[in-house]
Amino acid sequence: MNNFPILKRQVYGNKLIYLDNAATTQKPEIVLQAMDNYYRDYNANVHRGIHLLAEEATVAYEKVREQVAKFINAESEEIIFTKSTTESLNLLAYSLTQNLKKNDEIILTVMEHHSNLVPWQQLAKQRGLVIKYVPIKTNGELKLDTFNKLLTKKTKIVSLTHLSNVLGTINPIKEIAKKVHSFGATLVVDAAQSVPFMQIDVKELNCDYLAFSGHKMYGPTGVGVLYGKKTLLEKLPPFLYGGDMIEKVTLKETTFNTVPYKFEAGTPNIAEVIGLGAAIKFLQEENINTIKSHEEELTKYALKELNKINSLTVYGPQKRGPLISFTIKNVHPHDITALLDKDGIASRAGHLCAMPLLQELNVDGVIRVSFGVYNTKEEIDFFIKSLNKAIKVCNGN
Ligand code: C6P
Repeated sequence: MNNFPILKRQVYGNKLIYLDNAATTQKPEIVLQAMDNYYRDYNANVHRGIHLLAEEATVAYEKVREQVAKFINAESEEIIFTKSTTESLNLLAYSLTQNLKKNDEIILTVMEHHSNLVPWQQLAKQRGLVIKYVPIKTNGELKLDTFNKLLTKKTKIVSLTHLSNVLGTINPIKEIAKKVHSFGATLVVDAAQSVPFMQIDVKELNCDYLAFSGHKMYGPTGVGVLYGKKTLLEKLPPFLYGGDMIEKVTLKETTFNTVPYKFEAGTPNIAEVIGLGAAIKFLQEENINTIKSHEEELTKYALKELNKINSLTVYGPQKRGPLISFTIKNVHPHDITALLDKDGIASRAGHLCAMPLLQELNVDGVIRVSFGVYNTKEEIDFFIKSLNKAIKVCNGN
């Protein structure tokens, strides 16, 4: 794919094969240009000035809100710009727990990324809340029968990932939403890995909140999204305080702006939001369903090839998102990724910010390859060759 300038570069004299898309994706020309144009042509703060540049910047920024809303089938007022998935989830952990009582319960799963676990854990400690975790089956899917038993009238919040960044498991959000709502609880979805891969329709999923990051969907770092149902956002207390999120301030008290502005304190990451708009345009032009089929095919092919290697264990279910985590018997994951790197292949190794899940899997670290719109079968063939070579080196052959 030649609209990603970085893919032309060499790594140790080899063509770059970028298989670390779950960590962050590369950026197409259209995203780079959109951000460059903003700084070159109409750099100004948003929502404040009444000069032409400020007006142009505000229009561009707000247009992206509409784009994001359409992209996930929400309303514009339901889209809050944050820094990242992590910030969106911190916002929710803080604001949603403000009105909870001691011993109220939050349900998470053992497959959560630290950013959907640590914030809840910290707030639970501060407010005397109880966290319960949904376990997984040996194939990496959630034990939904246990989840049904954990759900009670004490459950106030259920927060889980849509697509696990380690196992690739795609959780059945629509089905979970029905159960969660039947107990009057709130459903939060971490969609960091699913938004770049599959069509997301928040109305169909019927989640209450959904969080994702721009940089995993071919957009820039430094911009994230928090979707929330408007009626719920209106009641939710703000997380950050300062300029732009206020209606009126006196020396004694402050009233807050309407949603979504109530949640966007201070100067936002304007260039990054504009870059996110270009990334959505890119995804729409490529067609998210075509991207999904392409990545599914690559994943299926890579799984088939990886399963031919005797000393290798793959984690997660057969039907999965576009990523594969695995270990090699008696070989440290970092040694493999370091050797792959020498062949120009970017992969990731370690705990992948999901330590509790790795403890469940009984491993200290895994090697992960994750696919994007620009990857090809030829790249996977090269990766498998390089991996076999690396295993031989690690085994002293
Ligand atoms: N996972 C990975 O290599 P941020 O860093 O805020 O953009 O995204 C956090 C996050 C939240 N949830 C899930 C499911 C994720 O995968 C991530 C980011 C990267 O797996 C970086 S650790």
